[in-house]
Amino acid sequence: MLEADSHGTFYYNSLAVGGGNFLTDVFRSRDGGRTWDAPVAAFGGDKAWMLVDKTGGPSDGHLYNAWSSFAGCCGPNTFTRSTDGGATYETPVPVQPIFGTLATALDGTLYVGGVDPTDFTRFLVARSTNARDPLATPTFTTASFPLGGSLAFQEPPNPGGLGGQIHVAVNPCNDEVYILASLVSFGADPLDVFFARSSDGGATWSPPIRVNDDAIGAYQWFGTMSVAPNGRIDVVWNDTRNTGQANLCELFRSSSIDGGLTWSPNEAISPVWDSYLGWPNQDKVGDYYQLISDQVGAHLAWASTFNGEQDVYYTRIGDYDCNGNGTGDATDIAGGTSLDTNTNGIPDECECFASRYCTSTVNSSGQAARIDHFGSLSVGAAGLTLLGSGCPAGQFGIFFDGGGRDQTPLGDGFLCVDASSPSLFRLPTIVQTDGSGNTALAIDFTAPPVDAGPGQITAFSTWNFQLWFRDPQGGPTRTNLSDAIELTFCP
Ligand SMILES: [Ca+2]
Ligand SMILES: [Ca+2]
Ligand SMILES: [Ca+2]
Ligand SMILES: [Ca+2]
Repeated sequence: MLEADSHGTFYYNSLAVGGGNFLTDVFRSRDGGRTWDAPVAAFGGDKAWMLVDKTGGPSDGHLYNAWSSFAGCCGPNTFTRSTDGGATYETPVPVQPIFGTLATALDGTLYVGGVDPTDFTRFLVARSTNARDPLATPTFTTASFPLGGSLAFQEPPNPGGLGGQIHVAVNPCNDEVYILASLVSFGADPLDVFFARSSDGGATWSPPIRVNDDAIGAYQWFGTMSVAPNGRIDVVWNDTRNTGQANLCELFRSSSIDGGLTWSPNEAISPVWDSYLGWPNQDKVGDYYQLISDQVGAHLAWASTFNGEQDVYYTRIGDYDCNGNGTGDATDIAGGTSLDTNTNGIPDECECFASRYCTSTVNSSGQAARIDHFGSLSVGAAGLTLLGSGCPAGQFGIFFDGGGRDQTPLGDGFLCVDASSPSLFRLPTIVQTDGSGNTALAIDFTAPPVDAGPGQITAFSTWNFQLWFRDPQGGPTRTNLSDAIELTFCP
């Protein structure tokens, strides 16, 4: 599964190649997924789930991994933590629930949801208040409660697997803890989605609430839950109510804005698909979906068979909210809150972004020079400054840009901008580094490029920037360069 920390570092938790016994590796990417570090062994086991603490507090960036005691590295010790950004993982410690997810409260309190490995009618939420403390060995207090049925395993829609993972989530508005799972009902129904709420940190739990609103008889499997920053609870599942066949389902959704007391009318949001198609090596779709909610909708990663065999799909549920103001893009554009001058349905202010890339070599300052930007990427706002740092002191340099990426030797460093797409363009002002090796250049968006060609920076264009500088005490060519930054501009 894929996770990200609050600074945009990605973590990918995968079964280890040749590791056996469901051991997992975690890969890290610090450049938006373009490149990935070497795998780091992270213990692990079957049905692994991973969470990165994004609370913004002292435990921000902790990685928490849990898995099933039925198959894994370490028997009942099914929880590990990394407090160093995924460089190392601690010796696993015990946590009782299996087949569940993890969640953090705003204060870094950690919850692990799941079921008792010895009793699939006994649901568990384990709570740790010291997992956030990097000096403590995480310990858990575990509550158990019924949830309206037993965990679905080897049921007709997914005969070789689970009916879904058990999802735990914390409402960031009030610290309520929620649990949700697809269960074989204690009543007459073969499979329903059940929900329960705790208002006391997971110690006691409400009676179960049935989320699907159909008559009895259909299968609701792979129930998956997420809570939005505004407290809205989103749930999706696969549902056979409209087909009457266990293997033919549609993806359904429902939401609650009152802590799960009431749920919106259930809504089908996918075509019918066949869960019996393309089983790779077990008779199942495995093993879970992941849903991440924001103010106006949710991102869903899920498995389906629309191509006649199993694939991983991404579905956006609801509108996007690219500017994070709590209003959907379409509403922002229709109401004039956002402009859309290029009429592509994306608010213009969301179409600018920055991405650093490339590698610079150590120069005579003892550092590798770096380029950054400060201020707005809006051409109209005209408030953008390029920054250079880590350069030799008191030397002159030139910022330049071009249309593509590259990394080829130049001077004593690397040219990171593709000189052939279509050319390199020098920015008009020659800069000088100060006594600390720093320099800055305010961008004049109205100035024509120094070099001939289509070098003008305009809204919705993308340019790659780099700093070339003199380095008389450096290597043989006495010149070097920074790393690079790709900037896309908005109006
Ligand atoms: Ca049902
Ligand atoms: Ca496939
Ligand atoms: Ca918005
Ligand atoms: Ca636009």
